[in-house]
Amino acid sequence: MPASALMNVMVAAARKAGRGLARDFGEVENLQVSIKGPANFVSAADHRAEETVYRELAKARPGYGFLMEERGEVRGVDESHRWIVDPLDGTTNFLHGIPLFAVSIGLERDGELVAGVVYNPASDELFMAEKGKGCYLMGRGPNDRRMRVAARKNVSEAVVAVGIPHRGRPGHALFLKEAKAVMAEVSGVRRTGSAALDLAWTAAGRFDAYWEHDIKPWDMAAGIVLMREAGGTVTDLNGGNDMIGSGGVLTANLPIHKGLMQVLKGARGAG
Ligand code: LIP
Repeated sequence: MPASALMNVMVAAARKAGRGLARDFGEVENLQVSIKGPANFVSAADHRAEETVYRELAKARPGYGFLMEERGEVRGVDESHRWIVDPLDGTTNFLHGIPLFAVSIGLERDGELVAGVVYNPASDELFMAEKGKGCYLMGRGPNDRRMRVAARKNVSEAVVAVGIPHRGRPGHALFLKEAKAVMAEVSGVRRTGSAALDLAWTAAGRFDAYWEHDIKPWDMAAGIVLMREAGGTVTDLNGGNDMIGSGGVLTANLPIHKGLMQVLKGARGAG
């Protein structure tokens, strides 16, 4: 990817927080067998990662605002820029020693998402995109790889990722209806437990589509930029542009997006 100063800043912050998370993840794997379990340790790891991202980004771009999972909204003197950050997306996976979690950093300029980095420290895969510059994967190999969404056009061939509402949250009945309808039409359904990785993997063509209700701005901000720059379509679950406000996302290439939107709307309509 043509390196820009902005990307360098975002990548450095994600990698630095990721190094800490990778160390802590090793510890979490050991703690699985303890009676107390790793819950407190994991929330401390989450806070440490957020602190690192906050410090690095604030140092590199003083004045930008923040929207972060733990800190919430931090207004900056520069009103046109805002970082949207999840320092540890996929917390439940992390807690259970499942290596599917990510640092997610998005940047909004004048209300528009313009850059995103999603980094999985466990696999050392870093997905990055800047508006108008394409989407790239920096993996273990020496070269960046340009990412594009999968080219499959038929819903029947699609492998589709989804998020399932946690116990105690609303939306289970709706999820079951939608999942039933989607499973009847597609080739397979997957649940990774990290919205940021679902979006990144869809951008990389591993999944053909992803949908979820009720996720937070920091779960999706970076991934939305990845998807758009990989040639994908991203909308809310009514086909509009209010992903951040509504918490709902459906993303895929255009034909699969169209097909799945119909299936999902049909499922909601069917009593
Ligand atoms: C998680 C999301 C996931 C969703 C979970 C949770 P967290 O974020 O990435 O897709 O299904 O409910 O919101 O809490 O791990 O940062």
